[in-house]
Amino acid sequence: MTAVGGGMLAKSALIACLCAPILGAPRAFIRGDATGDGLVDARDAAAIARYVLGGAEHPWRFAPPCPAAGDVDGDGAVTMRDVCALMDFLMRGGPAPAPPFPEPGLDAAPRAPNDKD
Ligand SMILES: [Ca+2]
Repeated sequence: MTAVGGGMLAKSALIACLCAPILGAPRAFIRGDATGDGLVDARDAAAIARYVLGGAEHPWRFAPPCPAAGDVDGDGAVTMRDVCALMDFLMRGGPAPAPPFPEPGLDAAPRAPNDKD
């Protein structure tokens, strides 16, 4: 992980945040990288907020490529607490997101994040 422009860039930007099982195999993701672009920054916090607050009818609703990446504290639910935890980490040096972070990896204790679909 390298600090870039206020965000964190994964060493391997080629690893996408696609944790949904594809062909039965779980994929690596970075906790907090809700947008799946290899960066963990304020855009991810905004995306998580749009996911939590947006109803299916809202055009600005965010559908994350990896809902587990939005579960910043790793408690199995994607809530506004995750937005606050990520902003606390980014802006005030608070606790880092739960593993897998900062490098991509698999969820050690996978749980189904709350699905709003
Ligand atoms: Ca959470």
